[in-house]
This record gives sequence, structure tokens and C-alpha cells, in this order.
Amino acid sequence: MKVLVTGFEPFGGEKINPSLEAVKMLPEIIAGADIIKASIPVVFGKSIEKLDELIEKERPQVVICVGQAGGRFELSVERVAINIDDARIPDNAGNQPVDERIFEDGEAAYFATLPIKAMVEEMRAGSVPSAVSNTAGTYVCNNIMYGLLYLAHKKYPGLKGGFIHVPFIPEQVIARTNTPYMSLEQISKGLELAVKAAVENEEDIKVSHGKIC
Ligand code: PCA
Repeated sequence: MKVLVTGFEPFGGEKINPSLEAVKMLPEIIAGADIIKASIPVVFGKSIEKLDELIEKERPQVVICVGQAGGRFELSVERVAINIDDARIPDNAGNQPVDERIFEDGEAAYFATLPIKAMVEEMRAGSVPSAVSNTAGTYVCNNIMYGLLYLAHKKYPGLKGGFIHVPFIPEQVIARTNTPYMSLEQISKGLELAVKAAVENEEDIKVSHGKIC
């Protein structure tokens, strides 16, 4: 089996993006699957084009995209991506779409097709804080997750995909107060466990990770 794992370039004035650094640290093989690692630009549209090129070239069975979610405490496995771009800050090319559809012929939303709960449980069993998240935001991470699942529906039948958000690492919070962080090593270990669970679980486990507002 082949698993494509992507991280994002730095954005929003940061010098580093922990998603990319943690992806680079992953082993070449996890649970018998070959791991292909790639970097994605933080640019609306271009991110999906690059991902499409990578899928076309590598033909993976599973794609897991990873991005930074500064302010979150744990590794969050995203459940759903929505068909909207609404950017609070410009992307790395200066684009700032507001309330634009990602694909006119796409569904309102797509669910991740990975065993998200098995992934969370595997990370927790390995002492990595993690949780299911029900929003990937409306910036480039949601954009690429939506694009990935749109492509899986329209162009790559059978391809499984999803998205994981990771917290800041310590060096990013030195001048920020009251901001959660996690070491790069622990983030990368969490990703490795999440990939393992994605490879080993054809179906997700039936256990509640629901939220009450
Ligand atoms: N995080 C951003 C985009 C790139 C990244 O790493 C997001 O959550 O949308």
C-alpha cells in the first residue's frame, strides 16, 4: 500500500509550519505501507492542483493532508470539509476569497473517508493528545481537504482521504501568552500512529467522539 502524506509551507508570518516538519520526520514505511511525503503551498486552488499532480503521479491508496491549527491543544482528525472559501487573512499569493465555492459542481460538504475514530484512539493509546474535530475552518486547510475528497469522488474512485490539524510547536509560542503547543517529536509520533491506524482499519470503529454544544 502507498500512503501520501502532505504538510503545508509556513504562512501567516510564521517562519516554520509544524505540519511539514512533522511529516518530514515520518519513517519511510509505516505498518508495511510506503510513505510518500510532500510539501503543499498555502495558496487557494494551487494547493489542490499540486495535490492532484501528486496523486496522478504516485497513485496512492490513502492520502492524509496535515496542517497547522495554532491555538488547538491536540492533534485533531477532521471529520468534514465544506464547499466554501472564506479567508480571514490573505494566502501566500495574496488571495483572500470571501464566501466563494471551491467547486461549483461539488457537494455542500464531504466527510473524511478515513477511520477517524480509530486514528484518534491509536494516538491516545500512544499517549498523544488527540480528538475528532468537526471543523477544518474555511481557509486553505479546508480548501485542500475538500479538494482531496472532491477528487476522490470525481476522479480517483476508491481513494481514501482525510486531514489532520496539528498544534504550534514550542518555538512558535515563545512570545505568545496562554497558547498551547506540543513538541515536534510528539506531533510526528502522533501522525505516525494515525497513519498506522488508517492503514490497519478498513472500517472505522463504532465509538462516540460526539460533542454537545
Ligand atoms: N494551516 C492553515 C492553512 C495551512 C496550514 O498549515 C489552515 O488551517 O487553513
